[in-house]
Formats: sequence, C-alpha cells, structure tokens
Amino acid sequence: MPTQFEFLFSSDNMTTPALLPLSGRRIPTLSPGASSFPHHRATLRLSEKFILLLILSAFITLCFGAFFFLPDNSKHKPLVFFALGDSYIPPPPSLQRMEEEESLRDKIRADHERALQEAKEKLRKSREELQAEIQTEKSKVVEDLKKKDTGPKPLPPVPMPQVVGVSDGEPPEPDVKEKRDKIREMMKHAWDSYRQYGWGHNELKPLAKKGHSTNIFGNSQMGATIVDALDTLYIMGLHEEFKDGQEWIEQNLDFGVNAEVSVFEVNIRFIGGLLAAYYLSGQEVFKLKAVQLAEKLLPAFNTPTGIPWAMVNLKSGVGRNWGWASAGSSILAEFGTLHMEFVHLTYLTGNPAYYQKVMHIRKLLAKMDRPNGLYPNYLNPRTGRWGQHHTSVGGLGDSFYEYLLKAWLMSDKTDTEARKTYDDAIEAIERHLIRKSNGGLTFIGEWKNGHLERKMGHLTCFAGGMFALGADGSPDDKAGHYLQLGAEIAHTCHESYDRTVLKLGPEAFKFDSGLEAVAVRQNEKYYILRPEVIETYWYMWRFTHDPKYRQWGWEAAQAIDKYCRVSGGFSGVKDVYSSNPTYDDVQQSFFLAETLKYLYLLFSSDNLIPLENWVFNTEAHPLPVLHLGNITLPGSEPAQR
Ligand code: DMJ
Repeated sequence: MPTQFEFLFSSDNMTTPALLPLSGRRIPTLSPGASSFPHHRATLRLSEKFILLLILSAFITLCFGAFFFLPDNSKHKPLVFFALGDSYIPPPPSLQRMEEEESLRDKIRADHERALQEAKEKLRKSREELQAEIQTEKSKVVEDLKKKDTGPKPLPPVPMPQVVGVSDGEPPEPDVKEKRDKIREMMKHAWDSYRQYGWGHNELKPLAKKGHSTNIFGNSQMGATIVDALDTLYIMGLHEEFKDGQEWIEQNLDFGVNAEVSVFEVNIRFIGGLLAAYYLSGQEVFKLKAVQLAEKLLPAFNTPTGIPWAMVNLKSGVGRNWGWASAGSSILAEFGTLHMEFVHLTYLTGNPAYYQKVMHIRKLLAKMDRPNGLYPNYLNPRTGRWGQHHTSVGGLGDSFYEYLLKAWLMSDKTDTEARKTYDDAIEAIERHLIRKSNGGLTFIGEWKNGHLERKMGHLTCFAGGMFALGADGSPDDKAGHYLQLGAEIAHTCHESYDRTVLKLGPEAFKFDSGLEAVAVRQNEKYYILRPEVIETYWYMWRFTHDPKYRQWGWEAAQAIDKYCRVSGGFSGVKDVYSSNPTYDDVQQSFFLAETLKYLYLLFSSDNLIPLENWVFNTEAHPLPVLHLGNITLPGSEPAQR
C-alpha cells in the first residue's frame, strides 16, 4: 500500500521530485506561500489533484453508503427460495442476528455521515488552506524522518566535573610576562599561517605554504591542527581564533570518511583535543564530536584478544596493523594510551563500552609474563603473545607508562591498581634501563633482546616530567628519589640541546664511546618541533620553582623562533648541528597543542590549569580529575581508596 504521501505526490508528470518517505529520496520543498498558477505549476497541480481526490472519495463513500440504505431484501429470501423450490432453505434469522445487522447498519450510517461531513468541509476550504494543510502534514513527515535519522543520540546529562583553574594566569614579574607574550605571539603566527595556507588540512607546509598530511591521518582532511590547537588558543585567551576553529568544527568536521587512521593518534589529538575544548569552554559541540569519533574507533577493538589494531578505516571499520611492526603486532604505546580519553567518554556518555575496552587491555596485560619485569613494545592482537623483546620509555613504549600514572591521578587517586602497575613498571625500568654516563649524565636506554642500547630519544625526555609527577604517592617514601630522577633527566635533555649548534635537541642521542648526549647518525640529527624536553621543564618548574627551568625553556623558545620560524609558520629542521640547516617544511600539529602550550604555562602562574585539578593527556590536552569517590562508572566496580 502506498503511504498517503506516496499516493499524493508520486505522479509521473510532476516537476518536483516525488516524496517517497521510505525510499530515502529527496523531499521537495514547497513554498508555503506559493499560489500564482504559472509560477508554481507543480504546486497547484498537487492541490488540484488533492481536491479532485477528495471529491472522488466523497462520491465513493456516498455510493457505498447508499448500497447499505437499499431495502434489506434478505428477509424475503426464504420465501423466494422456498417458492422456487430451491433445495437450499436457509434458517430464519434469529433475533440476535437481526440486532447485530441493525447495529452494523447504524455504524455504517454514522461513518457515512462523518465522511460526508469531512468531504464537505474540505470542499469548503480555499486552495491556500489546503496547501497549508499539505505543508503541515509534509513537515510532520520530515520531522519523523529526521528523528529516525542516524544522527547523534542525545547524551545523558552528567555533572560537569569541577572545572577550576581556567584563569588568566598572568605572572606578576614583568620580564616573565614579556616572555609569555612572546610565546603567545608565536602561537598566533603558527595559527594565522595555518589559517591562511592550510585551513582544513591536517597540517601545514610553512615553506610551500599549503596543506600537509601524513599517514597517521590516512587520506583524510580532518583539520588536525584546528582540533589540536583549540585548547591552547583558549588557555592563551585567543578567543576569536578559538571561535573560528569551533565554527570550522561545527560545519566541517566529519568522521564518515573513507580513511585509514591511527587509532592512537586520532585518540590523543582529536578525542583528547575535543574533550579538553569541551571541558574548558563548555561548548557541547566538542563533546558530541568526540563521541561520534570514538564510535568510529570502536571497531578497531574487534580482534581475537581485544587488543586493538593500530589503524582503522573510519568508514568500513576494518582494522589492521602497521606493516613495519614486529610479527604483525600492535604497539604498547598505542593500545596503552587510550585510558584517559576512554574513561572520560564513559563518564560523559554513560556508555560502559569505552571503559570496558581499556580495562580489558589492562587485565590482559596483567596476566602476561614480562621478561625481567619489562613490558615489550610489541603484542600480537591475534595470538596475545609478545613480539620482539624491545622495551623503551621513548617511541613505541612511552605513553603507556605515562597513562598508568595519569589513570591514577585522573581518578582522584582511587585507581590504585593503575598506580601499582606504574610503580612496578618503573621499578623494572630503573633496574634495567636507567644508567649514568661516564660524564655523570643520567640517561634512559633501550632494552633490546637482553642488551641495553645506550641511546636516548627526544621522545624519552618526557619521562623527567613523569617521574616528578609521580613522585608524590610513590612507594617506600621514594618521592624525593623520583623528583631527583626527574631533575636528572631534565638536565640530560637540556645537555642534548646545549651541545648542538642551534640549541635545539636532536631526535636521538648516544652515551657511547666518549660521546655523550649527542646524535651520531645523520638521520637522528633532526628537530621536528617536538615538545618533550619543554614538557619536562614545565613539570619540574611546577614542582620545584627552580628558575633554571624557565631559563632553559626560554633558551629553547628563542632557538625555535630564530631557526624554525619562517614567513609561513614554523618548520622543523633537518640538522641541529649545522649552522645553515635545511627545513623539513612541516608545521606539526603537536607544536601548537604541546610545545607552545607548555612554554606558555612555564611563564604563567601556577593557578592556570593547576595539577591538582587537571591531568594532561599525552598530547598536552588537559582533562579534569574525576572525583570518582562517589561515582561508579558504568561497567566498573565501585572505586576504592
Ligand atoms: C605527541 O604526539 C605526543 O606527545 C605523543 O605521545 C608522542 N609524541 C608526539 C610529539 O613528539
């Protein structure tokens, strides 16, 4: 049966598209005020047809009713049949049957009257009134269709965590304020350049002055720099720019794209960035986008073990791992760096899936044997077995350890299981990976199949800040020890900067054969605007207020401005030991998310994003501490102190 709208609008000679609600075809927009015949031919045809139809239906109803008003000759039937000597002699109607027939006739009479009345009323209506009625019905159908649409489901209301410390943070000292203003100006230059030359692309090529992207975002164009930079803009008080970014997100950020993206990178940059923007600004759009995106990442967890694939196609949901990873493995730092964002997603949506996925990873890891107590960087998601026995606090391992500590901090220190796992992991790392060089520099090496490689990556330098952040609450009253370890790593990483020509740190540096804190291989001499060293300076500054950290941070900021700044933004450099470096022509999104944010915070007062209330994700996106003491996350056990 056609629906009412199919019947009314699906004429062949219509000039507007037919309205077929179930077919998903476009719904025509009829102008409510359309009345002049030559200009709105299709519209008038519709209403004329409607009127004709009404007349026709009234006529049919009349005929139908008249049939029932004919004299009931059934009473004569027995006589006739009898008289004709027909073999069939029906029994005389019982009294009850006669009453039933009479009541049926009454009902038909009443229906007929009503139909007649309605038809008369319709006929009395003007063409405009009929058009208005059609329009109302049509809008109702459109609304119903919209409701059935697969758009975002409304999220349950949750108490907004206490968001404190979103203050100006202006430092009292004029010289510090001047430095802070300079960092803000650098952010503006990076943002404005991206706005002008790379808007909507993931990143910027500041020399070519056009958009840029890498394989971590597949072939998508999802404005990674916009999302990554939002909270930095907000914190720096660049509200016009923030609004501009918000508008782009509202109008353009779409996750239904056929792109194979890194689950980890999308989580830390996009979901982390959107959640932080939501908590800072309170704008619902960021929360909705974060949840929409998270749903697109969930298929990555469909593996035999529940350890997610490294990559997932946002459209098809098909996942796979990096071709270069040992034995088809997933990467520790990737599947181990989802916890903070996913717990927030469950908190905000009431959907236990996110929390359960990351807790499943934790439980699975807890059951596994660890060589020398260390976590290898590779784990096969099909077999659940470790790949190559390579352990690192830098690339491939780093933020796994960071998120154990931050899971505890973010839970208002109730997630003691996370804290214990962190403490055990750090103890094994200290035993096997941390050494002092002949020149007295503490470094963190890499463990490869039972052998310590005396090489430290720029990425590893974040660990100085992590040790300081984890000092309070460490077992056996080792707080002082870990704060000291953080200071030593900060010092080593500063040396890696100071021993270069540009005063910018190389990607990796050795502690071998008389060489200390310097890169040896040409392909380790680049600096790509990374944040980790400055991140550690900032944490050390917050915990010690030793002025050398501000001094070191300022040295780095000046070097970046001198050697990485170009007219179209900021670029990485290929050799920090060359006085005439070449550019890599990439303005990384993490430069705006992290490097400039940590620098700005280093020259702000501590009441801007206080660490008692906020925990930074690994991309420097601040997420509020969830006071879970009184809240049970869906899918979790009650929190315990
Ligand atoms: C950032 O994307 C994150 O900090 C990540 O954890 C590793 N490092 C890059 C920047 O260097």
